[in-house]
Amino acid sequence: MRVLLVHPSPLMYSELYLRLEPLGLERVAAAIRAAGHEVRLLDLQIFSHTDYWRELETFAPQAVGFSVNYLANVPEVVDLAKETKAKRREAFVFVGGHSASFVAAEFLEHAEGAIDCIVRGEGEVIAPRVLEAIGDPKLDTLPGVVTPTGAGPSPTLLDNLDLHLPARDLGRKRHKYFIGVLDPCASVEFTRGCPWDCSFCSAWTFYGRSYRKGTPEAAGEDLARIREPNVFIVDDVAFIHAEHGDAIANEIERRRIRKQYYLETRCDVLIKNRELFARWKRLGLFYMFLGIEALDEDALKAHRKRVTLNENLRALEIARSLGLTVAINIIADPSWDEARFAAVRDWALTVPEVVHLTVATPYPGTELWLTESRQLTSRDYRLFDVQHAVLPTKLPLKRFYELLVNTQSVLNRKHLGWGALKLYGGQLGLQHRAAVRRPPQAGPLRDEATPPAPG
Ligand code: B12
Ligand code: SF4
Repeated sequence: MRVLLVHPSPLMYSELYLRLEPLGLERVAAAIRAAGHEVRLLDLQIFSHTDYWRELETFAPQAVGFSVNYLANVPEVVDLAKETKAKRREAFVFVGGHSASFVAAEFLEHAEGAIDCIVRGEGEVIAPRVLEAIGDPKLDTLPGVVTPTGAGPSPTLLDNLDLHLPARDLGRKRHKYFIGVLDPCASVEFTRGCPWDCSFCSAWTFYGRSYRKGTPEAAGEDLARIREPNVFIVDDVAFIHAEHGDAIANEIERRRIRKQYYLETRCDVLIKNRELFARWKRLGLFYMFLGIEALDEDALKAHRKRVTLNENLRALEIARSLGLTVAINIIADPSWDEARFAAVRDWALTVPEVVHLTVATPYPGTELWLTESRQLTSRDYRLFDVQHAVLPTKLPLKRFYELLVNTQSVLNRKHLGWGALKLYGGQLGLQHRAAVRRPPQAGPLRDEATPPAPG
């Protein structure tokens, strides 16, 4: 069967800082190809809708699969699905990915019949089975599959991460993938899942709280296949188990692989595995993102982060002593008042790290969603970009946005101006959590939620 896999367009303004290869789709592509199908991959972060329509005509796929990791992409994919069905009624349209998994029923409802099924969870095992079941009324009994008529049991997890290494050969114009100064940059996955359970995060619910590791040999093989000099390690929390990180480091040394790396991890993991991170620094670790999230114990508890403020500060000192460039994130709570913004700004100005503010957002799939969604001021998913407040703010909304924008711009100025973004993107944009920061000039999505112009 001819199968076209499509990654949607970039998130607003994210191209200023990064464009990352669609690793999940490449892994699904590898699994579908292994099942004997002819697969093509089109990344709308690079190509246009016109290219998509052309591909639809020339390749004439019998199935089209969209990847929706981000809520903001839902409207685009609904529209593309509708038009795809209008142009090619016989094509089977299916959608997978992180966010699609948590809003499956809504997604299907908005698509009004243009999407045949949503595939929840990891795609490698189930996608080939979905293709096999096209036209079979039992499609909606497959694990993770949701159709307009029914839903199968919970998704199954891939038990061997070494299977289906990303089909990077299907990518076109790979030189366009970058993150900050790591340009060009590939992505790689060493582990999947997270054993923690922070209340604002859906990583652990998506993966059923599992934590799985690929073998160091497969990691080495995958890295050796990568031509780009830079690598984004996409693991939610890198190097939780020091022995695994060391074993991969051994592979890298044995194969004489030399790259620069970006990764994200937790402060307690950095403290515990300090020597390992020092070793990776020698191997090329360049930038690191640390989720600090809050500057007081109560907020850390509310996020169920399971680290103390002291640990966070100690981790920053360790990162500095290792000579790593670090970006950190603080979650701006809708309850923040003028004094809290000022306190965060004052603290952030005293540390050398790049500090980003993101607004607490109840994402579908998180515990926060379960506890807070009744209070939501908007269900417009384009606003769920951690730069808009979708919960009621204590301050008048306009003032909250003024302080948010002003505080962030003071923090940005600490390092450099917006003009140097691309050159120093690593400083400002390397940590992906801030990469989707929507500049206020971007124009309104919804009047009452639009941040004011910067002061
Ligand atoms: C890279 C990345 C980004 C990049 C995306 C670039 C890109 N081209 O995809 C950028 C920087 C843009 C980004 C932004 C954000 N991200 Co992000 N991101 C990631 C990250 C680190 C890696 C993604 C990845 O490659 N994973 C590895 C691949 C193998 O997994 P996968 O993509 O999920 O694909 C699998 C399945 O989803 C499924 N699948 C995927 N596509 C398809 C398609 C079909 C047809 C099928 C059948 C199956 C299928 O099968 C794949 C293989 O199993 C993940 C963490 C993670 N480890 O996944 C977070 C993650 C997805 N991001 C997250 C978040 C919260 C965000 C942000 C809100 C900011 C933030 N706080 O981090 C914004 C989104 C803003 C918005 N407007 O919506 C959360 C969850 C998102 C959510 N609940 O919606 C995650 C889990 C990180 C975390 N722990 O918080 N992110
Ligand atoms: S925020 Fe990080 S540590 Fe917490 S559950 Fe998500 S991935 Fe795990």
